[in-house]
Amino acid sequence: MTDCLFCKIVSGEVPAKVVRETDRTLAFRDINPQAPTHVLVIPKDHHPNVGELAAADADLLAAVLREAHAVAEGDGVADSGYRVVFNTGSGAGQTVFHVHAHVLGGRGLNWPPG
Ligand code: IU
Repeated sequence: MTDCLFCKIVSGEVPAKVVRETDRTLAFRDINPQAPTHVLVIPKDHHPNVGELAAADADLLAAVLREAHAVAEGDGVADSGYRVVFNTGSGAGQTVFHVHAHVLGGRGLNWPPG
């Protein structure tokens, strides 16, 4: 999508601190980190939210989740615990409508989230 920020990160038009890349996914550090580890994992294909991605391409959603775990392992937070969050819809705080998994770790994480 021409007007999508995360599509522009995939194409290299907008820079990002890339952590991991596969043929179908990209993981990069969030520009406004909320935890010592705060990485976004996205599919390279444009899908607006996780519900749409699950319906359209369940294998790609599984790949995003595998990469989320690989990011946590790479940052050394997999054993202490990490959180994967898909904000879905503006009422839940989604601001970029290209599906992304937030991978958060490296500090205590409260429950329920705010
Ligand atoms: P949200 O779930 O849609 O609210 O998450 C969008 C995230 O994208 C948010 O945490 C931003 O800090 C992050 N982000 C980014 O990493 N790089 C950018 O250029 C922009 C937003 I704009």
